[in-house]
Formats: sequence, C-alpha cells, structure tokens
Amino acid sequence: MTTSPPSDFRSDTVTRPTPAMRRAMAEAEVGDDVYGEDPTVRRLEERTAEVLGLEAALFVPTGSMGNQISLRVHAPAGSEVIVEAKSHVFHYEMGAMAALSGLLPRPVAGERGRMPVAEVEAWIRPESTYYLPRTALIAVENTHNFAGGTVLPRPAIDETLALARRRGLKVHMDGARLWNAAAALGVPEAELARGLDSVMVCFSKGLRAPVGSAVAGSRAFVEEARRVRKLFGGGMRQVGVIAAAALVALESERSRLPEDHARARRLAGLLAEVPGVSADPSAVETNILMVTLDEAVWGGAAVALARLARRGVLAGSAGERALRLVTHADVGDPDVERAAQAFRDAAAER
Ligand code: TLP
Repeated sequence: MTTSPPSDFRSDTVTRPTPAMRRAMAEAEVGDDVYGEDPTVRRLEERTAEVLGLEAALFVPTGSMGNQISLRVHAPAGSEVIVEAKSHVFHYEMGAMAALSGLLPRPVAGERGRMPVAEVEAWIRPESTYYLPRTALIAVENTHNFAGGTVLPRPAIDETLALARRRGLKVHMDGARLWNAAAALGVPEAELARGLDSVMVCFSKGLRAPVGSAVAGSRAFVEEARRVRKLFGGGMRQVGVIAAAALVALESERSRLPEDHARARRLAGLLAEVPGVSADPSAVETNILMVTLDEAVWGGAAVALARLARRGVLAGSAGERALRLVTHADVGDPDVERAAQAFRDAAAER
C-alpha cells in the first residue's frame, strides 16, 4: 500500500492547469460570447484557425460536442457516416450521432486506426439505388486513440480526401490529439488539417488546459457550427476565463509533447520485459501505449488494474485483456520507473 499521490497514466485528460494558465484565467478580458463579444474567445478562435491553416474556428466545451456539431453540420438525418470501428466518435460518445442527429454510423475496421481506402469505398452507397441510405461523411481520427495513439500521415489523408471528393462526400477529422500527430511527424498542424471539411482539436488533453476544444473549417462551416452549438446547449457566456487557459495551452504546450512521446516509448520498453505483458516500443508513435496481458499471469484487465492501483499506479482498461497507459505533463521519469516496478511486482502476485 502506498500513501504518496498515484502516478496517473489513465489519460492525458487528468493534467491540471499550469500556474501560467491560472494567471491568464484570473486576468482574462471577457464578454458575452453568445453575442460574439468575448475578446479572449475571439483571440483563441482566430489563433486556432491560424495554427490549423483553416479559415475560421469555434470554441466548444468538449471534444465530443465538437465532433457531434461537425457531424450534424455535414450530414442530414438518415444519412450514413463512415467511421473507424474503434473510433471515439463511434464508440465513446454515447451513440450521440444517432441520438442527436439521426445519423447511421457505418464502421470500417482500420489497420492501426487507418481505414483502408478500398474498404471505405466499398461502403459508400451508390446514388442510383433509391432505397439505400446516402453516405454523407467520412470521419477520421488523428491521432487514433484506441489504436494506440497512431498517426495518420498526410499521404493517407490525401487518399481519403481524393476518394471523398470523387464521391461527393465530406471529411471530418477528430483531431483531439492532432498536436501529438504533428509533433510526432515534425510538421505544422496545418499540414495535417489542409483540405479537410472540419477538424476538431482539444486543448484539454496533452496541452493541459482545464476545459475546451474547438472545431475549425471554412467560414460557412463555422457559421453553421455556431448555430448547432447553441442547439446542443453549448452557447457559453463569459467563457474567456476558460479560453484564456486554452490560449496559453496552444502557445506554450505543443513544444513539450515530444517528451511525452519519448516517455511512452521508454515505458513500453520496460513493460515488454515484464512477465505476461506484451508491449512493443516500436509501435508507440505518440503518448498512448497499449499493452496486452497474459490471462494466466494477470487474470484479466480488471485484476491487473486493481493490483497496479494498490501500488500507486493508475492505468485504464482497453478490453478484457488490454490496458491503456497515457503519458502527459503530470507524469515524469520517476513515474515511468514506478509504473515499471509496479508491473513487475504485480506480475509476481498470485
Ligand atoms: N478521450 C478520452 C476518453 O473519452 C476515452 C480519453 O481519456 O482519451 N476524440 C478523441 C480521440 C478522444 O480521445 C476524446 C476523449 C474525445 C474525442 C472527446 O473529448 P471530450 O472528453 O472533451 O469530450
């Protein structure tokens, strides 16, 4: 049993705001953002659009709302959205696309989060058959969370875009961790956002802001997204107090992400040596690490999580026999060591 605070690898969403963020929040200039009068929100939206190389952006409370607003704008009720089978928008948003917008998800299994274009094409409904639903949109995720933080590089985005244009479809990118993808590839975020109909980004994950995401795209998209944000109850008032932290996150935290990536890879290397654990450092592209467990040693994910928690290490479940560990600013090298030791000790427990 440990009494020190746990080393928390459950998610990068657990990061706490920095002192600079708290200062910016206290001092933020604000106005009523539903009237478009919050200067801090406007600055964040302009700066986000600029970083993504898109025309405009809209601040939204959460990544889930950002995704759902985008889907609603692009796809009429009754139409199909092609999604990766393990994507957040399909799996972890409470069936919102069906519940809120009457959309039908068409899941396609990806390879490390990447949907084969031929497979996507095979699921686009033919226009000529009047009794089939219409396909409206392809949604991609970059980085792909539950494929293990995998990056969708520019050539793969181009292939998907080319197919979408040929077939008259829109493409939305869930870029909750687009910052990590850009850092891993060593390219500006705009390089990965170019040409997409909408991109959602989160300030509240590896960038450490307490709250907030944005959707970006053309001016016409953002105008429509603003209406849908209100429809979904996401019109906020003096929200510059939150946008101020997101601005600090956007300017100051992106350059730090390679450290998180290096730690995730190092942790994978250490865990690969632990009995009953399969981990592959060469598969770690960003800050997310998936490990699979041998049932004979570990008795499943729930047992493993409990054994680790008793040793002060928190991880997340990624299935019956798989765990997800996420590195972020609030776990350093000593936490990586501690996690490795906790796994070694927990593996020996019967
Ligand atoms: N992801 C969370 C959980 O919901 C799983 C996490 O701990 O990783 N897109 C992607 C790719 C995400 O990973 C998440 C959050 C979201 C969207 C939703 O963002 P929020 O939580 O702000 O609604």
